[in-house]
Amino acid sequence: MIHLTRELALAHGKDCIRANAIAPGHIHTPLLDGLIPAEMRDARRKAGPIGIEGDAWDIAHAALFLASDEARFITGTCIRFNRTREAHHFSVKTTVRMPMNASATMEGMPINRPDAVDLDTLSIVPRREFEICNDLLDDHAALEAFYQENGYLFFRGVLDPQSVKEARNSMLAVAADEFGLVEKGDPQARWSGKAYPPQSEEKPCFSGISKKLVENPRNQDLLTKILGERPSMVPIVQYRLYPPNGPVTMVHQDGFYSPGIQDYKPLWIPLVPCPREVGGLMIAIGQNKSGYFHNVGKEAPFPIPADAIDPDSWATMDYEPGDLLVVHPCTPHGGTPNTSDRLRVTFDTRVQSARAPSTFEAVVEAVTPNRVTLNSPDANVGTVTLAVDPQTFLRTRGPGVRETFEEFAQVTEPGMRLVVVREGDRAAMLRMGSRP
Ligand SMILES: O=C(O)CCC(=O)C(=O)O
Ligand SMILES: [Fe+2]
Repeated sequence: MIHLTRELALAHGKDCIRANAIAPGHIHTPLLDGLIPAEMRDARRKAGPIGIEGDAWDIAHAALFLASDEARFITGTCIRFNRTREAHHFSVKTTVRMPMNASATMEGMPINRPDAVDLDTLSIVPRREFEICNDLLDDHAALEAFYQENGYLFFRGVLDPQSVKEARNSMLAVAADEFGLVEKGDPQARWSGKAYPPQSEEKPCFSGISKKLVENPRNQDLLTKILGERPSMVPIVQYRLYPPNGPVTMVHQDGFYSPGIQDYKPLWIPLVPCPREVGGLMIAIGQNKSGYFHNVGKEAPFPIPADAIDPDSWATMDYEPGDLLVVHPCTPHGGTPNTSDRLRVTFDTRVQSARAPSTFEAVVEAVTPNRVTLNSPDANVGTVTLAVDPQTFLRTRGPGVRETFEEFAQVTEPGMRLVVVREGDRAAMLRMGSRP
C-alpha cells in the first residue's frame, strides 16, 4: 500500500491529485465489541507507545486532515497510528524471544523497531561487483584483513574443476530423479516447469555432495589457505536447485541464526554458470562491521528494516563453476532472481577448524534436564557432556520446530542424531541432524 501510494502520488501530482495512506493498526470499533475479550483489548492498548485505545474517530480525523486544503503540500506519505507491530491486529504476543544468544556477539543494541518497513529483497539492485582475491591466497594476513574489512572473499576458478563437475552432475541427477526439474543428463539444466518444493535444501537425497567437494585434496589445500589451518566441514549444508521465477532467499546474516559461534567461514559455490539472469548471491560489502540488522521487534525470521543497510553497498557477479564466494557470518546477503530458462544450481556450506570444531554431528547417549552426553564420530570431539541451559537453541525435532528448555529432556532421546554447536562446556545449539 505504501509503495502504491507513492506511485500514485508521483503519477498524479501533475494533475493536482494528492495520494496519501493511513495505516490504522490497533483500532477499536463497534464491530469488535464483544468479539475480542477484555484482556486482549487491554493488551492492544498497552502495546502502543502512548497506551491509550484508538477508535474510528482517530482515523477519521486523520483522513479529514489529509483531504483538507491544510494538507495541500502533503503527498505520497503514510500516517501510522500508535503502533508497535505490523499486520498482527489480533495476535497479542507479549514476548519477543531473541534468537539464541545473538546479543552476546552484537555491537551495541539489537534493532528493535516494531513499526519498521521490512527490506524487500527483490527491490535491491546490486550496482557493484566483487574484487577478485586470487592474488591474496598466499598472504593469509592480507586475506584475513580483506575479509574483515569487506565481509567477503571472492575467488575466480579456484575449485578443482573435476570436483565441481561431479558435484554438478550429482545435483542435476537429484534435480531430475527426485524433483523432475530438468531432463536427465541435460548439462544446460533447462528447466522443466516444475517447482522446487519449499524446505528441500537439506533433503537426504543430496547427502555427501558437499563433503566430496570439500574433501577433494586440491580443494583442501585451497581451504587451508583461506582458513589459515586445516578445514573441516560444518555439517549443515543447503543445496539449492532454484528454478526461474521461484522465490529468492531473503536478505539475512548467517551469524544471527547460529548461536555464538563466529569461527566458521560460510562458502557459496555455483556449480553451473550463474550470469545475472540466472541469479546468484548478492552481498552488502563492508556491512559486516555494524552488528546484526535483524529486527527483533518483528516476528521470526526477524526481517531487516528497509533503511538499515547502505543501498550502495550491494554487489554481485556473473558467476562461473569453479568460483568460490566466502561470506562473513555478519555480512547481509540474499538471492537475486532467476529470470532465465535454466536452473540455478548452487550450494552453501561452511568450513571451520578441523583441530577444534565447534559444530559437529553426534549421537545422543544420555540426557538429564540440564545436561546432554554426546558421542561424535569425529575423533577430535569424541564423547562429551555439555550443559544445556535456557539460552541453548533447541531444534531437535526438525526444521521450524523449536523446543523450550523445559521440554528438552522429554523430547531428546538417546540414539538421536544431532548437529551440535559447542561453546566451551555448554551446548549453544542442538539441532536435528541433516545428513549434509
Ligand atoms: O543461495 C542463496 O540463495 C542463499 C545462500 C546463502 O544464504 C548462504 O550462502 O549463506
Ligand atoms: Fe546465508
